[in-house]
Amino acid sequence: MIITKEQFKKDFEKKMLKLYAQEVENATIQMQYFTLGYLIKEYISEGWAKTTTRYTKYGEKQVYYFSIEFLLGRLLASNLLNLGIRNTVKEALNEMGLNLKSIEDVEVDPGLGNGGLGRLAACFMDSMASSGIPGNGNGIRYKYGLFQQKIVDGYQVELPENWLRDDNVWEIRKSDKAVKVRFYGDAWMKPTDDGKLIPVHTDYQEVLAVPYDTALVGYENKTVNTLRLWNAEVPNYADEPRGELNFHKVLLNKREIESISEVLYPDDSNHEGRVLRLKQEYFFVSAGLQSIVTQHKEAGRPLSELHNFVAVHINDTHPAVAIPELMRILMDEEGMEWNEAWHVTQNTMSYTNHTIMSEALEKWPVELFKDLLPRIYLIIEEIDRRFREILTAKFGEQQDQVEKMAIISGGFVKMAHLCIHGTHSINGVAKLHTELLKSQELKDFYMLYPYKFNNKTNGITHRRWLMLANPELSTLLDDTIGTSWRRNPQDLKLFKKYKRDPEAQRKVEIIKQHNKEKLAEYIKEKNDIIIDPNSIFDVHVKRLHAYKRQLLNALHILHQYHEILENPNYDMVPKTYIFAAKAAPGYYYAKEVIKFINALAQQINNDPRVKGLIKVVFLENYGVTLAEKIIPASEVSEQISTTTKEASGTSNMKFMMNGAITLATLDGANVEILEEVGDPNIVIFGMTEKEILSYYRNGGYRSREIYESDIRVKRVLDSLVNGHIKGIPVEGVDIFKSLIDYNDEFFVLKDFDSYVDAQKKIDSLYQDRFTWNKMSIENISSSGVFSADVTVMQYASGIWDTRIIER
Ligand code: GL9
Repeated sequence: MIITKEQFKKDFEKKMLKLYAQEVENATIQMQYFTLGYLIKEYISEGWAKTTTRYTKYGEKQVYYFSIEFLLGRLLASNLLNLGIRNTVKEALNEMGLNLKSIEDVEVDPGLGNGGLGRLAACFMDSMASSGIPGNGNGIRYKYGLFQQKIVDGYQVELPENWLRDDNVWEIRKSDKAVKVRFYGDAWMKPTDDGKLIPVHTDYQEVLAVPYDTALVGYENKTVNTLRLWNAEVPNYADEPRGELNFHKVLLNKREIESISEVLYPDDSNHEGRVLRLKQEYFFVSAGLQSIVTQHKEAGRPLSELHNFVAVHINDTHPAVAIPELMRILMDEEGMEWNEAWHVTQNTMSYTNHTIMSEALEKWPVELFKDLLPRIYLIIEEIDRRFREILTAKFGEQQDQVEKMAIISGGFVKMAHLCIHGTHSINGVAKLHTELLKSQELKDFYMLYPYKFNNKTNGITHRRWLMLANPELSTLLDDTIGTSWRRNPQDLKLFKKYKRDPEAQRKVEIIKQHNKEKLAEYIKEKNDIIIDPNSIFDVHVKRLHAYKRQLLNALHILHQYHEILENPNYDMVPKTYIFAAKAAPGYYYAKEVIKFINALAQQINNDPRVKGLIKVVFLENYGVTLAEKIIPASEVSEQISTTTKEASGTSNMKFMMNGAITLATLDGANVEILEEVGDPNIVIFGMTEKEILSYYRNGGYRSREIYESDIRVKRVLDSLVNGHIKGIPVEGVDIFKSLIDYNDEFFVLKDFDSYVDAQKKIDSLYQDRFTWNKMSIENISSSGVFSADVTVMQYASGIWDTRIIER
């Protein structure tokens, strides 16, 4: 949009008066934020309404991205950027004596996701809007987002994240679009006089799903898409038959219902299997599908053609009940017969798998499922019965093969199997991951449905992760290669020809230095640790998980500490190791690793013998906002998961886009980063996929042998248990045991030697400034292919069959 500074100032003053009866000069920073937020929402609203009308009028095929998590991050800055008015607003505010940055800092970061999966959904929303793809999000409006993490005495403490305490300026409650979702009760097929069977569902509990819509503004185009998040509420009791009301019961019922959208499950890659979780899943799925079908009908279109107008994407198995729920709506409510409903459903739905970790694969005990969703269960039973016929036709006598692939089997409903059978497309999130799905985890299904499998490597939005997070680098890019990369991130490759240019190199280095200084100030303020902005910033930020191997990094730091203590003349490039990570509250081992890292930090940072050669920092409460501060200041990006375990990773892409060098195993999208930047511009270590798979097939390796033969490993592990590292009497022993007695499931010790070498290589590369800066430029300029704009276009053409309306 176009607006002058003068017009903006007038609007702002007027808005402030209206909201607070205040003059701008007397407004608190909170008032400034809410005034600006509401004003920007008004600016967005015209384009939003127009986009919605355009979609309905022209019947363009709509994508609905169903996801139990959307990790959006703050929206003020990104909305201003995408509207194309950030500079105007910044200058106008300045002239009024206000500071945009401070205002932006008032916004709470809505943490409605755990990590990569939820953040991917948010990047896709931004990219769909910016690419003019008619894409909508569908999810849950959690009252409490992912917990706030405090570190107390080195331990993680979790506090509730009440992000809605103050107003959320971006959402619009749409009470008129509320729908009802049914749980519990009895369901059966009742014979009619003319010999048919009709479904009956009685004695159910009804929950009101009320949508809250948030605008998703496209980058300087005319598209504003919608993220619809559902809130669980009690239906109007005035509608209930008299006599059934009892005040106490009503209150209990209210609590139970409202708990559905109360809090995000804080578990990363782990299936909890609790009723409330399945309730959440069915709740947002049923509400979303009801509203989609209603809109489709209101537009006067036949339901037999739903799949020509609508694509529903199932983000991981969490929304898998969308398959039987759409069947239910089409059959029970719209009178369609099975075969046609199945055709429409399969062609409407597509599914992404995000992990091969077996503990993440959702399966629900039949009894629990049947009790909560009796009608849906009946439908799944019938889907399973028909699927078993297909399997039997194929495998004949091999009943065990049928049983293995069935949807209901061994007392469980298997959601991944349901997704594979009930959709027309299954994709993995990086080449290696997709290959592993086809050759290992989902091999049987790949044999059955080879044409359904495809790869869509993840991506990130360069608007948030480069334009907003790293304004200085963005300006440098504008000045050297022009501004086309802003619209078309693949043009970042134009920067490649500057890799040897001394001037460009110097500027890239200065910008990194500025970002490092800012982060150093933040660390001083938050952790009261003084770090050297000239040291290497080596950064490991992501969820804490054994397979992500924060422990390998920490053990290597401990190894370096030993080297320094043993050799007073030890020389190295000073290094600052920065960690940030939340552990799932029930993941005891991950929390022990957090304590270990903090104990290490405490000891090393305060040991004068270290002479400041190493500093260790653990920043609390990792999330989108903190990532925006850390990533532009990073020089080494730790992507060191056990090969085969990290489906893709996405922070790896954000780091490279900001000029960090990746220190990586050949896992997930790291493999493709290597392909893009080339071997000299990344540091690879560790076992290959083949080696790992062969060890797993043969029941692991003998970690004790390494402990006994490698004196560095022995020295490190012994200091965990002999009191040398203070403050971890229990944690040290547990970690020791996990590596030795429990045989080191994630090959930490097996990869130790190769990691030590890789770290040495980093140090020597860093000392050669020309080489390092060249590598950095190579990384920045190769990062364009990892733009989510590219990824969503591939989804649009390869899976959803949607067109682009406007750019
Ligand atoms: C994940 C994978 O572990 C990541 O490797 C991948 O990049 C993302 C997005 O595809 O999905 N799968 C998964 O369950 N999580 C991932 O990050 N976990 C969370 O999002 C918490």
